[in-house]
Amino acid sequence: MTNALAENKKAIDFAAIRQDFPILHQEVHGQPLVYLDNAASTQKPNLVIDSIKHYYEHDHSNVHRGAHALSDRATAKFEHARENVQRFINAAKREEIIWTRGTTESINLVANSFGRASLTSGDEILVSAMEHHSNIVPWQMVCEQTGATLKVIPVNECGEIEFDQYVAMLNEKVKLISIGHVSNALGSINPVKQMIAEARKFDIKIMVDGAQAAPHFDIDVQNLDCDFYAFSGHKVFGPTGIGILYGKEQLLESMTPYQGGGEMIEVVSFDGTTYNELPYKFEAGTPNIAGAIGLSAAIDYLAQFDRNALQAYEDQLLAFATEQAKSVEELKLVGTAKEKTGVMSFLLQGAHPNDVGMLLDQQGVAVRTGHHCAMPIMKQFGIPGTIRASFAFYNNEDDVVRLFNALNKAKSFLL
Ligand code: 7TS
Repeated sequence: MTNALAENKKAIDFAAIRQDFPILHQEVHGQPLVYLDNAASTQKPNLVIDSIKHYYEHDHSNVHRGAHALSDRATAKFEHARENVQRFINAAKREEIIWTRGTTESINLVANSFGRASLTSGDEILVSAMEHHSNIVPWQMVCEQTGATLKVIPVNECGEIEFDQYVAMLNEKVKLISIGHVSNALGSINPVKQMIAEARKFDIKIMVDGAQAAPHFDIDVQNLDCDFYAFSGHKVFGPTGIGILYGKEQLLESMTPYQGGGEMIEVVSFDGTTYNELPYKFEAGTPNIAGAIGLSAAIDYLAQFDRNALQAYEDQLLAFATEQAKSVEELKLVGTAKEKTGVMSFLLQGAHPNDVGMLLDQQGVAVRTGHHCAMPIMKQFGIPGTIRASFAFYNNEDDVVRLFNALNKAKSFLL
């Protein structure tokens, strides 16, 4: 064990943390599970599982409309969850927190509500070359609808934003930039704060896709000064089907909703309808109440720990894995940015990633293989995909050792 890893372990009991996650304690194909697919979705602590069970056993009803105790209780928990998210990302107001199904829906909301209304032919939207498809396709769709043009911020061979080229792309035509905080395919941490500071020199709105950042470090939307921020509950140890769109109040006020229905209205008549106030005007229909409560419990779970210490531990684990990678001659790392977190993407030269993934699975090691919904960056690197091991704070050195033992065995079959 590295010294740094041992020291950090004294402060937080990482073995006890593992006990909080029941799913980790099982065998897969006759081997103890090693779960290294955290970038796809993280596992849930008992606190989250119990909060959802408790809600359905005691408090469930529809929110904001009941004239009875259960509905009042459900509403109180649902709105408390919103305030918990507000604190989690340090938003100035609860009205700035919109519930969505996840990052994908949050980006689509901005593309449809903000993009469609404010973009026109000749305007430009910027995304980087390493974005997840959900931060590419909604912008392509809005460009088709408005005549705006999507431009791509270049990324170097290590997986880092070409900052000077980014700055050179900024001008009055650029109306919106949408940038991943952390790349899911490569693990690169993008310099979003500096990018936002540059964008502020022009009247450009900035959206940050925080799907892979919120699981690893504290987010402070006021400090970043972003206009929009999105993340998914299921990647921060909460449930699936729930996510967040943060938006600056003034901007959200100026936008019209793109989904109509119950909850988002004030008065409906056939002569015309008026919309509800923030945040409800963007929340048409019955929301995912249990999901919001579960996400709030995940935030409470994380609040027990010094998140800097959790991140330091994860970084040491990633460094340990990256060091081990040097011992496998055929292993080629994909994504070697100086600032990285949570992800080791690699190839085993001479073997297809899918075959490697299958052989790892047979040994109880769960990774993801393929293009990771980031086909453009794979194309730039001239590869069909990678093998991706992605870490959370409940992983440990044994998991890394098991990964490399399994890899060496896979190698003996395939090469
Ligand atoms: N943005 C990034 C950077 C992501 O990593 C993902 C999901 C999304 C957006 C979409 O999130 P969703 O919760 O709305 O689906 N990334 C992955 C992944 O890397 N493997 O599976 C899903």
